[in-house]
Amino acid sequence: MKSGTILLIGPTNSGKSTLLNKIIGKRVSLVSRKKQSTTFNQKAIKSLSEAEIILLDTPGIFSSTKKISNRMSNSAISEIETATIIYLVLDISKKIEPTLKKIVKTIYNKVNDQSIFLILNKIDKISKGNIFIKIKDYKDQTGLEDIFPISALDGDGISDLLESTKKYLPKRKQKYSKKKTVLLKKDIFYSEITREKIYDKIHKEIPYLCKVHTERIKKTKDEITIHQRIAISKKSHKNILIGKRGSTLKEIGSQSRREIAKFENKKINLFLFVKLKSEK
Ligand SMILES: Nc1nc2c(ncn2[C@@H]2O[C@H](COP(=O)(O)OP(=O)(O)OP(=O)(O)O)[C@@H](O)[C@H]2O)c(=O)[nH]1
Ligand SMILES: [Mg+2]
Repeated sequence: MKSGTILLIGPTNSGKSTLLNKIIGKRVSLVSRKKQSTTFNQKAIKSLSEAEIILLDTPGIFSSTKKISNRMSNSAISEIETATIIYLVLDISKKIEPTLKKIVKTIYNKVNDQSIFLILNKIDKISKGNIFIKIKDYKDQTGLEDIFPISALDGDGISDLLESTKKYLPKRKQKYSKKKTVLLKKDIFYSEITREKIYDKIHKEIPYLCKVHTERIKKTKDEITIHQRIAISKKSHKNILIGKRGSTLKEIGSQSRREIAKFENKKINLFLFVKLKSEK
């Protein structure tokens, strides 16, 4: 048996969470068109034949701040030591960032004997010829040898990536039960799903300003009842979130409920309450 932890890092919006979900085969991490959709380190487990990989998703490096050390979210960097392999995920359809060398260097300074895989994601967005050119460019720019062109969306290149990953994993006892896929507490996980639906539904900055709290989970044999509070800081946001006669909130609730039901394979009753932070 082999086992190891893979850390996913890279710029915001490069497709780290999409890749994690594709590997797991379930939506366990929040994905969004918007930047900075992942806000904390989400852990998930994939059982392969004779191997177990623990994947750790992290919030993206945001390119607007000045210092690299700030740009690499600290929590992501601090996890490097615990990883066996680091997946540095980049969007191949974008031009090579001048800061890339520095980013790679920062990672290099932190690694001991971990391997760095350069994952060039979103190959579905560019032509085959361009893929080869880009791979060469990235190789020259970073000096990295393990480069994987993939599409996290289509699943292209992922089996190759997993095969190579398996080779690098150390022989170790299995850490988790084969049934487990998420290592996150269920309340946070359910909150994340609702947060994702808010992101999909509401534009502007509001989704960044509200917080979803799962306050109660009641399980019976074939049903789960969940109560969630969405905390917001402005009264005007409350109206937008709730929508005309509650229509927006209703839609968010039913999408979230469906997503949780798909994951749990059970009937879900979901109750959402929108509260101003100042309200009790
Ligand atoms: N065309 C295409 N789009 C992709 C691919 N992978 C991800 N995307 C899209 O890119 C956007 C960002 O994906 P995420 O997985 O949320 O990116 P992330 O790196 O986790 O972003 P942060 O959590 O903000 O750091 C979403 O709209 C995805 O659907 C891909 O292989 N091809
Ligand atoms: Mg993400």
